[in-house]
Amino acid sequence: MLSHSFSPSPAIELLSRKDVLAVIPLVKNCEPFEAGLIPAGIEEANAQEINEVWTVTEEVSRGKTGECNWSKTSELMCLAIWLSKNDCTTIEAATKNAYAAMLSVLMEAGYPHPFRFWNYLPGINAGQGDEELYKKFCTGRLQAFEHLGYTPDTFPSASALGHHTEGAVFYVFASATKPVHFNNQNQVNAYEYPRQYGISSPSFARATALTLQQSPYLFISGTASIIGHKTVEAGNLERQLHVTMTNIEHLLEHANPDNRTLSTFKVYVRHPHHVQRTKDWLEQRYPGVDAVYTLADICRSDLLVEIECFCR
Ligand code: 3EB
Repeated sequence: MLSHSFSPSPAIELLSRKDVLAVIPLVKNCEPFEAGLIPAGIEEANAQEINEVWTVTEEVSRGKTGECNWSKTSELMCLAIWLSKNDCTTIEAATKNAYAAMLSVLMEAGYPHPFRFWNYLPGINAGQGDEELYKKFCTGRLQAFEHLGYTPDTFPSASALGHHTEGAVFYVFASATKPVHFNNQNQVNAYEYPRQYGISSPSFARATALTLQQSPYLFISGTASIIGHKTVEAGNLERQLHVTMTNIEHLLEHANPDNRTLSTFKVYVRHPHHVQRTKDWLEQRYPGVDAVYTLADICRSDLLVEIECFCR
């Protein structure tokens, strides 16, 4: 069993539990600590001390291989790698190297199927046109996947956001067994976005289904107000929320082989003054879904909000 929850207990205390796969403190710092603890630079929107916690029902072992911190069970490995402030000045090469390192550790450890990536970068919207940091990150990521022989049908679900601190972190969940990846028929596949969005398309699926110890799960990628390949409802928060949740509902209906239901939301809001309205909108419509609200930059500068989901 895999569960995702939000806890105010101290991160170190959470990490002392044997069934904890990963603790992600929603704090401003982004730096390696110890295996299983992933400070990612994504802040809780009201500066509350909240940790994301991923728990399993097996005993977890933790360690470090090369630059990668990991924690694992017999079926699942969580791997994290940080880039320094200096690495981020050459984000394309640094991303390629970091992804190549992660994918090879996963392969050697017997978890060859990455199914969910999180990518948190500084200044994600900095730079003009093809020089935008996010676009260079996309090139590095695609080069690593291609170099190691991953084809678009194996691209995992993902989120890619900008934080407001230095350094970057990538972390991934990977499995020993094969997951199933899905796209959204109302959106152009991310890996087929047209040239205007950058030299290299983003390498991710819209949702991924996976069964662990007989329990099926659905991971929904960071989802935003995009229809086809275009951002829609630029400048309007509530309408972006509506389009985003329509995309998520479409995945729940058409990319959900085991009929999973929404368990948690991780919500990324660009502007602090939009946090309360985002909360109100979602709590009114999805009162049963446990949610955490963070401040982050979305990878297209016209997107105001992005939502990812864990379903079980
Ligand atoms: C989008 O749909 C919005 O580059 O890994 C969402 C989820 C987005 C993941 C990624 C980007 C990524 O294109 C942005």
